[in-house]
Amino acid sequence: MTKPMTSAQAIALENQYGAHNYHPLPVVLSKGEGVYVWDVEGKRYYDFLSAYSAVNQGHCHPKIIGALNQQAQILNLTSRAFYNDMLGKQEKYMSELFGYDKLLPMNTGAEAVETAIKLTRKWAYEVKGIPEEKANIIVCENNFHGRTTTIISFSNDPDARKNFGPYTPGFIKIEYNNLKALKNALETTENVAGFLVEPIQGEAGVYVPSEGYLQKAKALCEKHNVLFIADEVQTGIARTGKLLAVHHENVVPDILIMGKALSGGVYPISAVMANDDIMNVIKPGQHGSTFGGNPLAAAVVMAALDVIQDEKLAENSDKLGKLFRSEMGKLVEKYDLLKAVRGKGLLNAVLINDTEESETAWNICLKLRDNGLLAKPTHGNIIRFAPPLVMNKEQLMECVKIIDKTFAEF
Ligand code: IF1
Repeated sequence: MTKPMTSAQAIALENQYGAHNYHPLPVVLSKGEGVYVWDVEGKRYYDFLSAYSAVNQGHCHPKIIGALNQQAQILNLTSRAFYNDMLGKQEKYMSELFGYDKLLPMNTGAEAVETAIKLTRKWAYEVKGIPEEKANIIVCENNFHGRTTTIISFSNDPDARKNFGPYTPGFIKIEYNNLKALKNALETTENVAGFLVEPIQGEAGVYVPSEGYLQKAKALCEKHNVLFIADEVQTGIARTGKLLAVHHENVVPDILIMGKALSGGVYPISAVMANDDIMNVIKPGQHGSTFGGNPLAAAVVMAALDVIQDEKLAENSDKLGKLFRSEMGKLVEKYDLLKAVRGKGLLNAVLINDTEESETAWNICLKLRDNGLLAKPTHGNIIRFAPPLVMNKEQLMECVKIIDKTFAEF
């Protein structure tokens, strides 16, 4: 198993021995550094997915890998049955950086969303005074919050949902980016505990809400004593040009959910943050995880967040994002194939002039791959472009050339 493998061999192995729960772009990667990844044949690509925005700090960032290596030789896992000497440091660091009293550490994004749901419900019963078993959480259509049974219960994507029932009750779906719908739901639904929302909908195709939506939604929630829960798993950690996407509108969520780039993509680390009035409803034994809050994760998180700040990655994301959208705007003018570009910071999507069911976006991604750039369609007609935030202007302009050339070939 240690001798080098061809792409075809690696794909055949996965096909035979792995569950078929993905349809990957046919490219087999074996190395990454900064904005680049290499396939097993040694071909280099620009990574324009960044593992769905987990690798914001770039592949194998030496500072993060250094922290990982150092801590890995000292102490990795104690469980939360005992204290460790790293978790408190991580909690203090993140409390100061994000401005919350407390942190609850988990591992994956879905677990953090589950944690936020449990926290919201418990707060509803014990603080707000909602009758037992009656709490409702408002969510948005076309949401993506993860893959657990409860989370897919309020998805409206048939692939994510169908035949995984029975579903968890207690969720009310409204249209995204529609304040009237939120106002109406808050006024007409009994026992609302929270409103769970993505600041930008990623899977829906990088759908950016109207300016002011988040701020007004937060104000509506406040008026009804309903928790505003922001899922920043994908939009957080400098991806959209600010440390958090809610910072664009100066919104402070009651519950903040983060994952992915918290670790720079080197380790599954997620987090839920809230102030004491909410977080303190969870008492010993009521929630947790074997791996959540382990010392290795703590070392990695602090290094990963240091990198975001030291290298001014939010500023870079903002600056390069503007450049990218303006360059893509030119291509939209140039090619009938392209309809529009949208996004914030370095989370962007190009809309293709074809149907959602078409294979055009997929075929373009295959061509982009051949031309040295890896991106993934989110629907048949939308391509997401989200490179690591450590990219520089020269590299970005080279990528624009690759994208231009690829569209020209269609
Ligand atoms: C997959 C999408 C991205 C997320 C938000 C929670 C989670 C995610 C806002 C759960 C995860 C992923 C998972 C990945 C594909 C991906 C994705 F296309 F499906 F929507 F990024 F855009 N909240 N997003 O985006 O986090 O449990 O995965 O750590 O393969 O399912 P997780």
